Amino acid sequence: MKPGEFTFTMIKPTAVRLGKLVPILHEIDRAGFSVIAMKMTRLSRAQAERFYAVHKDRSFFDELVFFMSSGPVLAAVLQKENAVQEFRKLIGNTNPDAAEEGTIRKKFAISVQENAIHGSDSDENALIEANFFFSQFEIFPHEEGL
Ligand code: FUP
Repeated sequence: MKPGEFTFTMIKPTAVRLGKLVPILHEIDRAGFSVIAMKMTRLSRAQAERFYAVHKDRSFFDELVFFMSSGPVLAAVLQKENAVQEFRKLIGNTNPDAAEEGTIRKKFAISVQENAIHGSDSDENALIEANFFFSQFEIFPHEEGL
C-alpha cells in the first residue's frame, strides 16, 4: 500500500442504524474508490477513546466516544489516486450545515457529531487508522496494471 493511494473510512452508528450503509457505499463506488478492506464491527468505549485520542481534551469528547460506541460501524480501506484529499472532498465539511451540496455528509449527516462518515485527514493518519482496524492480511491493495 503506497501512501497517497489509500484512505480509511468508517460509516458511523447513526448512518448504519438508519439504513444508509449501502447508499453511502454506492456514493463511494460512484466516486471511483475501490474497497480493499472492509468489516462491520462495534467499537468498545476504550477503542473509541483510542481512535479519537487527539480530541481527548475537547468538550465534545465524552459524547463523541459514547456515540461512536453506541452501535455497529462499517470500517473500510479505500484505494484511489490522491485518496485522502479526494475522499475529504467527497464527504464534505465536518458540519453538515456547512457541507457542500452533493457531498455524503450533506446528504446523510444529521449533526456535527452524527455526521455519517469518517475520512482520514492525512496519509499518515490513513495508515494509523487502517492498522487500527485491520491486520496486514485483511487489506488487499490492487496491484498496478490489474
Ligand atoms: P473530521 O476530520 O471532518 O471528521 O472532523 P474532526 O476531526 O474535526 O472531528 C472528528 C469528529 O469529532 C467529528 F466527526 C465529529 C466530532 N465532533 C463533534 O462531535 N463536535 C464538534 O464540535 C467537532 C467534532
